[in-house]
Amino acid sequence: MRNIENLYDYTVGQFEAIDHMLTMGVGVHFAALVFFIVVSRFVAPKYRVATALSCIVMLSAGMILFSQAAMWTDAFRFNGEVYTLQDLTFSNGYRYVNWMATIPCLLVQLLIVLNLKGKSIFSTATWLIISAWGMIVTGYIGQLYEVDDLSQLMVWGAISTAFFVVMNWIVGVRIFRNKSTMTGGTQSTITKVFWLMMFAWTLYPIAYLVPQFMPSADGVVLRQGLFTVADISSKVIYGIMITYIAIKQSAAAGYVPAQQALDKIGMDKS
Ligand code: RET
Repeated sequence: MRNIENLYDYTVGQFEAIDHMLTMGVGVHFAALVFFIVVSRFVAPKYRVATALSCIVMLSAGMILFSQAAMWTDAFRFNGEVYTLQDLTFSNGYRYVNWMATIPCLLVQLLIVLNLKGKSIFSTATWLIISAWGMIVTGYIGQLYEVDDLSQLMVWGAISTAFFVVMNWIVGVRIFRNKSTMTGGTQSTITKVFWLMMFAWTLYPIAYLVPQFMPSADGVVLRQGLFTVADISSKVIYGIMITYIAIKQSAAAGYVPAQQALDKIGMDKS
């Protein structure tokens, strides 16, 4: 019983709220997958990997959420009054493992639209991925203690946060340094992407801390809600903004399908 999700009984409302949020997450990520596949032809080849990475993230997140939803409904049974744990347990740990793959994709797609190339994209990506993996692995270890040792949860959480700060610092420096290379009027959009990241990514450590500040069935509902909002903002909305920037920069570089697409939706290409 690693996660506090397994400690409580849930009312029908609490149980269904979680089931529905996870299922909505599945639907949103798979719908967005179709969107990214369709619009990728408006993105110039030099930026297209950014959109392809969104496709990978959508598939990966959609599948993990599908399995979270199935695990949730398998772990509990309705006894006529409340939902109560059966012989299987629920775990959030799968999410952390999934981030090992999705976070590097999210970071690299950012570097692509920031026009980083060659050696500098490689070395920036390396440092970002090392700090992201450090953050995830230490956070994964910490969440194993959330039921029986909150002090371990806090210590590992603090170590993980140190990696998180380094990663955000590199992201911020890169965005604000490379902004001047960005074309097609996308400089203000990349600033919004930065703030979206700061907001959405911070929801994950808040979800991690729920066992500390709200160890109850309602806390579990809150945690799964935080995860849902964080997932949709940090992957789907973020991905749409990245692809929008990619299309605008493609048009500014003279890529005709991008210009036509922007004309159609009434956005000028400057
Ligand atoms: C942990 C542990 C506690 C401290 C911190 C954490 C940060 C997690 C983050 C996760 C981001 C996930 C994303 C997933 C996309 O697929 C590991 C919860 C700081 C920032 C963006």
